[in-house]
Amino acid sequence: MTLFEKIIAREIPADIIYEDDFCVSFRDINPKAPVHVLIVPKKVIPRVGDAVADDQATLGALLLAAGKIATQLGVNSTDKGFRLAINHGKDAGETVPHMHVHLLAGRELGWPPG
Ligand code: D5M
Repeated sequence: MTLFEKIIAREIPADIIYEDDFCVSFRDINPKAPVHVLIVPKKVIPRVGDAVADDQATLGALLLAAGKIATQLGVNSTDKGFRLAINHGKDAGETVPHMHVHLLAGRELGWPPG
């Protein structure tokens, strides 16, 4: 079981803020912005680059959930705003091989990312 499967199964505690049929969202344990949550599919896809056609609904659901979560957290506006990021592999800084979307907000985010 991946770390995030254990969180989804409530075997490891996390600050869960959203759940639907496809995903669970919780606050990142090591936040890089005032708002930093992870959006994690219930179906384990190790990395986004491993996704296949059957994963289309899951992948779409993650972005729809991101919008809802951003609204819930008060950052779904153009004056505030938020960033979504997915890390695939070593150069991108991936540490948990259970694909997830980072949602970051609450401060001005530099571009390009480091
Ligand atoms: O992101 C993996 C992220 O997962 C990283 O930002 C820390 C976070 N993390 C690790 N363990 C936990 C727990 N237990 N709760 C909440 N968040 C956690 P990556 O893109 O793979 O680098």
